[in-house]
Amino acid sequence: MSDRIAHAGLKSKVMTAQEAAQFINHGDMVGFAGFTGAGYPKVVPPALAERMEAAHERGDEFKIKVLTGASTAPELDGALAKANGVEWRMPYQSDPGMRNRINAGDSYYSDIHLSHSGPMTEQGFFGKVNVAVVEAVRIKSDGSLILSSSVGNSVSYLNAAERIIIEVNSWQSEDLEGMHDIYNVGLPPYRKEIPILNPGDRIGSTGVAIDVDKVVAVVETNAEDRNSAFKPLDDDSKAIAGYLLDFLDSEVKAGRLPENLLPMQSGVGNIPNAVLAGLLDSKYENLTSFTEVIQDGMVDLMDAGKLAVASGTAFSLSPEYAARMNDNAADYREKIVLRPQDISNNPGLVRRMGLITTNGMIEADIYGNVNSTHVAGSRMMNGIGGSGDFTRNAYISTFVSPSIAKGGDISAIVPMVSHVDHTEHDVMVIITEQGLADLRGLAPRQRSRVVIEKCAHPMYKEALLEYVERAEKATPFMHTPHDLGASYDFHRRFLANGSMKPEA
Ligand code: 0RQ
Repeated sequence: MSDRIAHAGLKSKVMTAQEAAQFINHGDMVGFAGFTGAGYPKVVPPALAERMEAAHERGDEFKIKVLTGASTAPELDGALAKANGVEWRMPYQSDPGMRNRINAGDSYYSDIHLSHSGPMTEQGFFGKVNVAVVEAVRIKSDGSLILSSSVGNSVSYLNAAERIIIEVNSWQSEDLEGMHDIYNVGLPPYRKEIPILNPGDRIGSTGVAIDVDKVVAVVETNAEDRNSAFKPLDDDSKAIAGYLLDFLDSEVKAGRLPENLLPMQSGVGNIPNAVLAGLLDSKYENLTSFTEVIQDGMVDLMDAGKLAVASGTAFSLSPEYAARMNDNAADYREKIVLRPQDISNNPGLVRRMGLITTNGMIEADIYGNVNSTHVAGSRMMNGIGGSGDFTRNAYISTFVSPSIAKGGDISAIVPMVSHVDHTEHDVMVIITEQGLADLRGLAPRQRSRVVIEKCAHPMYKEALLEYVERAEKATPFMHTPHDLGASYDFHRRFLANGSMKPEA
């Protein structure tokens, strides 16, 4: 047995993953640790999936309700989806198998803001949490847990669950201890203030106190996180990053941003990564980040001495950078803070600190409404994630996307979004490889021209302008002109002919 379990009572609870999985039953609600492929339990979920498959072979039902921090990994979402063992799930997911189950109607999916998901669970909005399954770096002698590469919703699930299963993973560096900042805000009417004024402020403890009497199993593991490599930066991403960086320069010049900018939030993916790479070559120093996930580009900025501090709830690193983090966690500990996701994504703190936010989108419409989640209105891609937490209260909110998808058959700029995640009231800037639309202070009719002119692909500009002109004739009401009979012509063409192109 590893020396990572220092609590005598919990040492006696060590067992195999198969034995631990026996504590999870059909119909249970299970809160799993894990956020963007970091810090999720790695052996109990596959053992549970085996149990589900065996039950299904016998003709018995075995499905559970799944709560996580955000997306997980093939061993968790992937395995449970393959076993068709998920009745209902929340929040964000991105596993291809899970996505297929949701879109096939085999699993219900409740797409909840990440900052809301933990407190709503503790408030009892989804019913009783039967089991929490978390990953820890070690268990201290007082029974408290040092979590691993993500905090996510683990604290909420540990608080709310009737039974607790802990995976102690010796692959994770023990030097992560000290990086976490665990602060329990509590529930209304006793919810406390969150006294964070700057991204690096630490306000809580490094470990999570738990009720050891609820622990039914401890399982030892030695397994890597799902760390996936980033794609090399493509021209579109570099162009979009360039527009954003020029925009930030002009905001500094105009006196609307300080010399070291304001805390940055960036989503995951190619474009946010290109923005971070652009910052590396920029004049900016002493930057800060108040975001969800700590990515490769932020580690580079720290190593270059340009990023003073980064606050998040999880790592989302490539395998190379994850290994580097594991070897050097003690050096990064002062500059990286990992928080529960209701604090890393807290809308009150976003407004207080004045964040510059950058998130990906599926499509935006000519008036600036943004769809982050659905293809053609019905097909779920991933989920809203933290984009709503950050966007609604940002100092400057930006959305980024190539102007076309699927080789040009899809325009990311459409007359009316087929699903709305972020309304025109919250969206300040839209950027594609074509240009940047600064929508601040513009009325809807002004916005439509700027969005089409700056962001639409030349292939689609004419059709979009035609729509606007037709809409302005179709209605006597000139605030937000729409021709409702034609608003979804782009999507209708795509569904019928596989392309939004006017000639399709
Ligand atoms: O499909 O994978 O089949 O090639 O969507 O698109 O351009 O590679 O961009 O990986 O950044 O994802 C909005 C999904 C963008 C993401 C979304 C297809 C495209 C491709 C991926 P393929 P790209 P990205 C806080 C921020 C919500 C959560 C969020 C997301 C695939 O950014 O999930 O903001 N955001 N979190 O071809 C049909 C369109 C399309 C389209 C793109 N209009 N129609 N398909 N695609 N546009 C951080 C966290 O939450 C961690």
